Order: sequence, then C-alpha cells, then structure tokens
Amino acid sequence: MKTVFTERHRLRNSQTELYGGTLVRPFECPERMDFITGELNKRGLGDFVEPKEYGMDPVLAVHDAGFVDFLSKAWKIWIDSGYEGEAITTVWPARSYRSDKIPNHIDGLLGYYALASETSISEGTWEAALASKDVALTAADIVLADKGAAFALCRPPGHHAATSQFGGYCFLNNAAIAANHMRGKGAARVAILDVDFHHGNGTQEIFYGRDDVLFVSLHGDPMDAFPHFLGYADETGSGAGEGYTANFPLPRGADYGVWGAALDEGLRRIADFRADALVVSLGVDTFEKDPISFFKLRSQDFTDYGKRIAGADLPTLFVMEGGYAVEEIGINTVNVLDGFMSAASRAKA
Ligand code: 5XA
Ligand code: ZN
Repeated sequence: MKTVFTERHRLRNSQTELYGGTLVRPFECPERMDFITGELNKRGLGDFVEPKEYGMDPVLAVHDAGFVDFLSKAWKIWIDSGYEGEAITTVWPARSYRSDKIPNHIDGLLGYYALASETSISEGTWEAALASKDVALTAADIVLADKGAAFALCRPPGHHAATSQFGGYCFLNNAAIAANHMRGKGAARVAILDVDFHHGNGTQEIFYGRDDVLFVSLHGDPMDAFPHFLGYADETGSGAGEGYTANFPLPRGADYGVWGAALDEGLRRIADFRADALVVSLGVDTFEKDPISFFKLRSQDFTDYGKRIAGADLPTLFVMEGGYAVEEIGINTVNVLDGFMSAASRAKA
C-alpha cells in the first residue's frame, strides 16, 4: 500500500497547548510522524509518495470561504496585533452572546472561528494544513485509480474541523475534503468510518444533510470525552441526510470486545449503504496507553480491526487523525494497515 507523506508537516510546530490549566507542549507534535514512518520502513512498507498540489477548489467545496481566508491570515493578524505568544482563543459567541457578528479584532475572530482553545495557531500552521489536505487528495486519487487502498499520512489531522471552525488540533478536514473529492470523481456513494477515539464532529457537520456520504463514528461518549457537544447516538442526520449519520459513543474503559462489536455494527451499516469507496479516519488514540483517551485497545487489536475493515471489500483510503502514545503510535497505525493488507486482495494494487 502506498503512503502519501510530506515533510512539510513539520511547518506546524506549535509550542503551546492549554491542557488541564497549564500550557504544555502539544500532544499533537511532529515526532508523531517519525514514529509512523519509522515503523513503516522497519516493516518494509515504506512505499512513500509525495503529494501533488490541488489548489483551493477542493477545500472550498467543503469549507466556508471566510473561514479559509481567516486561517490563511490568522498568524499574521495575531503578530501584527502585537501579541508575542501563539494565537490562543479566549472568547466565544457563547449562548448568551450574538453569533451573527464577525469581529475585526483577532481575539474576536479567533472566537468566531474556533471550537476549542487547546489548539494554538503558530507560524507555519496554515502551510502545513495546506500540505496535509494535498496528502489526503493525492491518496484519494491513488485509491480511485487503482480501485485499491492508500494511506494518507496527514498532519495536522482534520476530523474536528467543521465547515467554518478549527480546533481539536484540526484546521482543514482532510477526510471530508478527500471524500467529497471522491464523490466528484465518480464514486456515487462514499462511506466514512471514523475510528479515532474522539468523535469526528467536523466530518459529521459537513455531511449531516447529505445522503451520498455515510458517516459512521466510534468514539468516547461525549458526556465524558472531547468534543463533548456532538457525537451522541441520537444524531442521525437531517433532511436528505436523515439516517446517514451513525454514532457509537462508548463508555470509559471500553475494551476490544466492546469496541469491536460497535465496529461490526458500523461495518454492517456501511455494507447496507452499498458504498463505492471507504474513507477511514484513522486515529489510534483508542490505545490503552494513550495519554488523553480512555479506551483499552491493545496493539494486536489494531491488526485485527484492520482485517475486519478489509472485509468491507471496498476501495479504501486511510487518513491519519489522532494518537499520542508516541512510542506505540507507529506500531498501532502500521498494525491496522498490515492487518488490512493481509486480508484484502485489493490492497495489493
Ligand atoms: O481526534 N482528536 C484528538 O485527538 C484531539 C483531541 C483534543 C482534545 N482537547
Ligand atoms: Zn482523537
């Protein structure tokens, strides 16, 4: 399986994350990619491809133009305002405020376009986000051309990024951009399976009213886990999209027995949908030792679920999302791909 990857992810090297009342070095750091590329090489799976450039049309097909413009300028506006640290959001259009005003001041702009404050904007963030969506789009085209499988080793990740909001370490929604691109390139129905520990609120929001993209997500119950305000089981889509969103919120301590049963149900939903292609939002923060999550998957479970995903027998695009137990994220990510390849004839393409 080809891995699309670029060293340009290193342009995103924020030094501050607001975590538990303290500014820490972000869990979402460049070294994450080194563990994954290292493990791919170690196992002889390092078939790396550089991304092509796709421009802004595929981005503007899923994201709001004002939001994209803001992201492209946010760092400069922040610095020009005289601030010296990284851009951290401090105010929001909260329930008792108006949300129809887009302020001029950078503090207001950040609040308008942010959905969480842990994600600082730093120099190079926009350039890295652009490279990341190109990684996803290049891998999507490989999948379409081969009717096979490919791995988009995206950083920064994307699944929290909504039509007009960033946060949860995400700026542009790589999986959504790729899925929508696949729709435009002849896949009549695309299923997205989000196996990251966190609910893919951005992906859900982008496709919530559509019946051509099925969104299935397994994640920590938002009563107890980020993003807290989306990802409940009663969110099933709206209008034409009614029935095309399926959420499986799972409890603290869920092990592979619990998680795997939800995966099987999600895969049944995908089979019923009769998808032409599958996009897997691949976060490995379901691992038992992940520092910010609470599931109990072990390394061998990742191999097993890769095999189960191969059972869907669909052209499959894996898009990297979260996963922070740095020593093991390489092993667990590659276990999924390895398990998939061992069980899928189309993965050889
Ligand atoms: O999948 N999303 C993540 O791993 C980021 C969660 C950020 C929580 N503050
Ligand atoms: Zn996550």
